[in-house]
Amino acid sequence: MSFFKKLKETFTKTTEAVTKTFTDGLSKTRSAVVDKIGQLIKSRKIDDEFFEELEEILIGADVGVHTVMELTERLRKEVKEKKITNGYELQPILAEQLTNLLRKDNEDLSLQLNPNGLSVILFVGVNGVGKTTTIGKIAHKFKEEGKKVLLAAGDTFRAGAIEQLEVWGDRVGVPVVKKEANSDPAAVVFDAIEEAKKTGADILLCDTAGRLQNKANLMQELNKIYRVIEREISDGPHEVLLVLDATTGQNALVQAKTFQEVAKVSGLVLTKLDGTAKGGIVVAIRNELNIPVKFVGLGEKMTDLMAFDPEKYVGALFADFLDGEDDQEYVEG
Ligand SMILES: Nc1nc2c(ncn2[C@@H]2O[C@H](COP(=O)(O)OP(=O)(O)OP(=O)(O)O)[C@@H](O)[C@H]2O)c(=O)[nH]1
Ligand SMILES: [Mg+2]
Repeated sequence: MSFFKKLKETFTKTTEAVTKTFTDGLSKTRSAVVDKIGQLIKSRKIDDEFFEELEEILIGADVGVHTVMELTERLRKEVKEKKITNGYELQPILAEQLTNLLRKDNEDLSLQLNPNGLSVILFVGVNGVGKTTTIGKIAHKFKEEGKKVLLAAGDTFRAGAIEQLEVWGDRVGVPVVKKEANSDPAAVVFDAIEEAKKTGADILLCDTAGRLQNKANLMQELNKIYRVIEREISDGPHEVLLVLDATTGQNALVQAKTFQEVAKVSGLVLTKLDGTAKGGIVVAIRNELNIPVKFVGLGEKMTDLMAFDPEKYVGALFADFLDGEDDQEYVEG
């Protein structure tokens, strides 16, 4: 069975809402990148120039030079081994190799939660990347699953940050623990843990300030919050999610490296994929950092956050090709 058929099957099994969020959310990337690849395939046979153009398209989509080279090397090998001359035969192989780059062996992309009690998730990242919005969206997800959720307004620094989290709390219907502006974020988190224990909450989501004025300060502040959680909850925090804005491209990679130096990041959330034609950044991030992407943000609505799934991501990118799969029997190897 060709990889496209497999992808299509995965897609058919998914609910329509999930498929639609992925395909709509990635529409800018689809029309910028995948359309270009489609044109390239139509216009020339596979030779060195074909690969050069393909590399250019992928680098333009923020896949990252290093990752692109790795990818095209794999493709060249497949082309040679399978004696492929027609670009149409290469499409499913490209999709398959992209999926392989996105999924490391046996990697668990789900959130690591405490199965019998409170789970604490800490959100970190520079300002404006979408931490607070992501907290609102994840709160909604857990609420839908019937979990008891609590939010901690740990961004006491930015004006309006506490109120913004409260708006999300109201929207989703979950309580928010807060203190007055400029108070110690670690103290807010401490209060929130107390409250979570008292009320028997399942999930506590902690917001933090996005400032990154200097590394020493950031480290100090995050460490203090981390230590409070560690002290008050055994095994906590269960996840430290670094939120990155996909529209910032390669800069997101730099931020991730900085945060990895100061915090024990356990997973990534890549937001605003809907706002960029360079959605290839997911591939670069996944391939160049040793942290799993756990969620992707595909819009501003409460429901626009998806658990990251390599097959769904690649399937959404190549959705138009999958549609034509039925009458392209020649892609079968
Ligand atoms: N299109 C789109 N917009 C998003 C997404 N996630 C967040 N945003 C928007 O990005 C902007 C910033 O989001 P916030 O959640 O306030 O970001 P933050 O990291 O908490 O920012 P600070 O509190 O200033 O550190 C808001 O306008 C959000 O609506 C997404 O997945 N897609
Ligand atoms: Mg915020």
